[in-house]
Amino acid sequence: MTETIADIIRSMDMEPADFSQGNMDVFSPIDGKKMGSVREDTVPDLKAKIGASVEAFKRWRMIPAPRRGELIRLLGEELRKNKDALSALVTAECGKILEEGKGEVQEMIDICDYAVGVSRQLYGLTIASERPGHHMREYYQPLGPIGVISAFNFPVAVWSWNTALAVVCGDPVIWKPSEKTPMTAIACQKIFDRAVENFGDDAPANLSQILIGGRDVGEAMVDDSRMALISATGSTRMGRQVAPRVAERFGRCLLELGGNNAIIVTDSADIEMAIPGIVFGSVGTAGQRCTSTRRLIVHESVYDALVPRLKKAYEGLNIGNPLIDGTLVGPLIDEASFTAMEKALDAARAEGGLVTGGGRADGVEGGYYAKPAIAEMPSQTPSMCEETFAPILYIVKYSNWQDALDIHNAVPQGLSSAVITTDVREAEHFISPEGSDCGIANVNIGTSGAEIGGAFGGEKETGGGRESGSDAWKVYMRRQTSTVNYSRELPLAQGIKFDL
Ligand code: UN1
Repeated sequence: MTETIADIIRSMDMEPADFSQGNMDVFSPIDGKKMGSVREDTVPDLKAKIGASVEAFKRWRMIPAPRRGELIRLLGEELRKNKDALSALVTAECGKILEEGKGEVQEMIDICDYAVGVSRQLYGLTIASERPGHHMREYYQPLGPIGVISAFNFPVAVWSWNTALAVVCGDPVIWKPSEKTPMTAIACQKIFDRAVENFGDDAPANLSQILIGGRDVGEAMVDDSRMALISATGSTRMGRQVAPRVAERFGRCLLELGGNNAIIVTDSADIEMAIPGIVFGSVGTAGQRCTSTRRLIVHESVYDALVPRLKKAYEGLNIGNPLIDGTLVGPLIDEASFTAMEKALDAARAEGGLVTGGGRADGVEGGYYAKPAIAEMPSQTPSMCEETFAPILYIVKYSNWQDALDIHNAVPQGLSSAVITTDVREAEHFISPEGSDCGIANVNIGTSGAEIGGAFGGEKETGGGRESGSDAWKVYMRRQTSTVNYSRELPLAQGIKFDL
């Protein structure tokens, strides 16, 4: 472990030794150096953790929800105290720039605040009964142990979106972080444990647990019918494996899978405003957000005003160590990502695309630092319909609004989308039933950087799940319809007479 990492860990009042005594080594994408080593869980470890989670559920579900919210308020406080250090650890482990690391921890704090409010708003319905002297109501009850599977690119926020809501809904959580980012998960677990300590006795042990390991433990968790909900974030390929396994046992799934997000830039667009939105969306987090802007559909009349400016902005990007102030693009997570990017750019060239950028960035050693690429394409080609988790921005021209919408929707994924326009008809059409088919459809902002207050997720191969804000809490609860007879008769519904 380098001294920088040890210092970050110590500044959270944690012991570097707790992050360096396992059998699984963790390497930083920044310089390829070993950051620490963590202990891998086995399938028997997992089984024991699920058993403990079931026990925790029995107690936690009976604690009043606003009291459960207090635990999440305390978690939010701990996160505030540790924001800078946790952000630095996120940056060191996944390579996003420090500013984005801070943004990610801020999302954790925001979801805690939100969930505290939700803990006093777990509401059901009252429904008119057809029978005299009867009340019909709908309740939301705690669901059970929740399994969270998260990806390397948002190593901590995705856990918090799920955990903050699950905990106020009365559910314990078992979290399997990406194998590439287990150290931030251990730090989050310790932060959660502190909130539990400050909370007092009515929090059961093992309300939140982590599961470190690879595919075997992940699959065993997915297959275990004691896990009421599996909330999985990652590639569409991963979702295709998880969803049928959970369905097989009639479990519940919340899927947050691949995106292939586009921005349509229309002839009336404010180009000055479009540029930062497009550049942040496409090169932010080195193109490794599920919401990253991957496709740009540009009206032919503004193409020449926009595309050279984008290329110029790309040339000026500061690529390098993400811990250093002023860096805008950090490394890709690993060699495989870099190879996938190069392969995708070769495919774009073979399809007639003109590629600017790509390849290793000059003067940065140790990690896989790629030059973000722009690929000007003759039309929407097959390789554009795939999600490559790297900073590639494909650009196509359009001349007719309906064509732009058709191109926009003609990919298998459906996460995020945006239109940049000053024409109110186009803007409103984009968010109409025949407009964008994505879970997120923005006007005059980019595709990434969603706030936690809205429901987050997408359609088609993105998996259909919604997490974080709005009424996403309902996924973590089971719905129960209850009819109570307060009369002295027993009338049957549907007017049925059943004389004994
Ligand atoms: C992800 O990449 O998995 O909207 C999540 C955004 C962030 C979340 C991204 N709030 O870009």
